[in-house]
Amino acid sequence: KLWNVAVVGATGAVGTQMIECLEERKFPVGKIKFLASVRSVGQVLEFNGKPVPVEELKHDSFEGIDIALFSAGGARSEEFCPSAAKAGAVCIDNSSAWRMDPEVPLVVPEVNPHALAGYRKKGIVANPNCSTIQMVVALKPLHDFGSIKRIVVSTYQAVSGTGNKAIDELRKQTGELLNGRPPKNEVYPHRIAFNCLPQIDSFCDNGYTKEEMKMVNETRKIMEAEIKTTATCVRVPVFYGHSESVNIETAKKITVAKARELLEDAPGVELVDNPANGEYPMAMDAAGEDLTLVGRIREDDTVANGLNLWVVADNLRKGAATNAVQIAELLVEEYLK
Ligand code: A2P
Ligand code: 11C
Repeated sequence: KLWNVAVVGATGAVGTQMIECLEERKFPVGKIKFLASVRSVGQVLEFNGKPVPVEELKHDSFEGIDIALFSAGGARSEEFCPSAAKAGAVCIDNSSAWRMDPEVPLVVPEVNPHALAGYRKKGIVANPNCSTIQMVVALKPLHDFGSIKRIVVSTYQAVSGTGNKAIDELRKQTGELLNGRPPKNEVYPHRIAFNCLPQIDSFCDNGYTKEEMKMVNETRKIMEAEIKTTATCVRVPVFYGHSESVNIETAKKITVAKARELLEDAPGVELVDNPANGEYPMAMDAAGEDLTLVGRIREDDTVANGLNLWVVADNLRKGAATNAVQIAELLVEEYLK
């Protein structure tokens, strides 16, 4: 059976990857529709070698669509997912708009595939934040074995997480600085080239950023456990691939050898942990890949049962597009049939 698919935000950084993932994974697509803002009308993209014109996103864009992949910002998701669902499409939404809604499942197929059943309530499935996805993929096998009580995570996030405009900003600022010209910043509050910004998204009243609170709250929802998470999220001058330093405390001890054994066979994970040979996960190796790379596994002997890990994934792929297409695959295999 073939499914009619709409990609909302088809011209964006994540939308472009969604289109590539549908092609690469040979998702059984019948009709495809590319939607974006009125600014992109006139652009013609390709799907499986055939031209597809970009159409303006409207409330009546979803007639006959089975699955709508949304990545056009939270405001668009909030406004248009209900119309898409009403027209009979299942929305897989990459924004933060619906993630914490108790009637919307928040799904990482390697971690909580059973939760997808909840899509029926609103016709919406939420794709988690990129930083959360890669962390829970790495932690789920450790949690199943040793029960994680607390997580301390610091992130090193690529500019592509902000979208195409931020990719341009890092590129331009790097050129300007190397050529002795004063760099301009429009997307970020400060210069990102040759700098690190300890702010991702806006600040909440508690002093944390929204990105940090997403990691706290989404982790609990996806892992279905009262895990205490504290996060510091930092934007770094990297184009593709988020890196994370993750410290965990578990109820049961997990030795380094056991952690390696658990991660070696874990779905969606590639163990890259051979420090003697200089082998560890790096953003440049994760870019363009779908697996979450895990390495630098060390016991944290400052607490009873502690482990340190370094976790890296392509934020546009496993952190966004690939996870969304995996959800679509699960949906058609298990539910829509
Ligand atoms: P457009 O290219 O027409 O602006 P990115 O994350 O790379 O910034 O991309 C954001 C995506 O969301 C783009 O595809 C963009 O389309 C789309 N988008 C932004 N604003 C709107 C809007 N008002 N209506 C529909 N799509 C939008
Ligand atoms: C970033 N994690 O890297 C963000 C992008 O909640 O989906 C995704 C924001 C979100 O900037």
